[in-house]
Amino acid sequence: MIDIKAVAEIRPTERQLQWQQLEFYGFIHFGINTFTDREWGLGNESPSLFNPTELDAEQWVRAFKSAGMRGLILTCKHHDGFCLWPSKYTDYSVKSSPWRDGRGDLVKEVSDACRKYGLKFGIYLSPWDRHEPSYGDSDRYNEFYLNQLEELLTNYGEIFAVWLDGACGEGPNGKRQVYDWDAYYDLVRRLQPNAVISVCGPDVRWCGNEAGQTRPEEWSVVPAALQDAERVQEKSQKVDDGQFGKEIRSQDLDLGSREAIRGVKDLVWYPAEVNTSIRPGWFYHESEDDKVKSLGELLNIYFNSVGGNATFLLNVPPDKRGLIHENDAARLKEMGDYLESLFAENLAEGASFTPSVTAPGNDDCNEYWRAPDGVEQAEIEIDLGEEKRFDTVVLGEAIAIGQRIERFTLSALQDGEWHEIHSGTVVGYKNIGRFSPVMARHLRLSITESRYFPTLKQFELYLSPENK
Ligand code: FUL
Repeated sequence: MIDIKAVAEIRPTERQLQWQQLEFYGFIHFGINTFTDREWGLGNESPSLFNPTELDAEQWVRAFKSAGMRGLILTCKHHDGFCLWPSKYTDYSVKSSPWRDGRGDLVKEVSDACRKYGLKFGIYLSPWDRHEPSYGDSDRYNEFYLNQLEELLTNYGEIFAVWLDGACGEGPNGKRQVYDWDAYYDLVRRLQPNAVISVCGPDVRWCGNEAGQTRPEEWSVVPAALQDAERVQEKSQKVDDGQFGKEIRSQDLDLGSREAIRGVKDLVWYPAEVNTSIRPGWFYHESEDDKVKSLGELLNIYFNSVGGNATFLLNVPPDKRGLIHENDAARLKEMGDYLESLFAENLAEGASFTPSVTAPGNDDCNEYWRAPDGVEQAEIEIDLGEEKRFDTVVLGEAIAIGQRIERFTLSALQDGEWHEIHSGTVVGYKNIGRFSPVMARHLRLSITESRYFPTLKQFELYLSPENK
């Protein structure tokens, strides 16, 4: 038996809500690997290799902004241990490099640029560190890691996300470090209470692959055990064979349907983030200059992630000059232009909405519409006032009070008959439906299955640039 009312009552924290609304933000993988053409550095590379000649963090941020991104996460330290800021706790950093004569601080330059252009700034700090001598001496390394985390959380203004990577390639004969995850979380909560802790953390769930694949139904309410999934070292990524990230674990395909959560006692709000790179690798490789994902591929991931109740974290690695390569910058702009044109005019603006049922006290539907307690099915008739042509619908639930819709259909009245134009299962924060252009004035949204009662906060219609 499932107590569906209790499941529907599980809600996001304020920080999770804020994060979800960012929708689309970027990842920067940049460091020693950029100069050695590797994906995983060994930790013994000379800091003198780090020497971008034209580095311009503002150019990165402008490129991200042109795509419509609202935040940026920087690899302040990747697995090789090289720090992009002059950490007091190690010399293995920019201060030992020729860049800016050893006086540079890339974390500062990037966080300043983000603030200047209105993007949120987040940090990636790899727990696995192949350079640091204390790594493997658990208490000592945990203290070292906490010190570094504290530097990043105090010296660079507001941080929206702390991205904790679970990868660890130490073999059975290698160093065995026991990470003190709880101490890491406590420090983040104390110093940056609004930041979400992602992947190996309690707030944001890794979608389970790095290929940009999304689930047909993405639930934000899932078994609490998933919060520990990426922290278990046996399951972590151990080799950079380029395969791990591409696997989609089929047993993980359904995490939150009634079927999947039956019998699970402990459920939590743990929403998904879809992360992938604009190129095959996470770091820059000249050989991949012509392998930048196409506009179609990127839009597909965007519609399935942002439009599939997840967020989209897209990695774009700067090159050896310290610039986003022309090919990537052009693609980002192309993507931003497309999205801007698509979402320029909401054709359902000013439409009248008539629901079959409404909860007492919710008649003005000010913030959102909701059905009465225990009423799991409802229909909403929509009158656009005149015939309009559209091919995209954006639906959104009032997720602040839970994720509830389980199945819905959107139909349009054409030549006196109702035709189904889009259907789906979960809606959650956002569901973007794309279909062949439809000309209609009257629409009907039928919510056929939901958890205790459905809500609706957003209903928008658009026409794609190619059909205008
Ligand atoms: C993985 C890492 O091993 C990759 O290098 C990259 O940082 C990716 C985002 O996460 O676990």
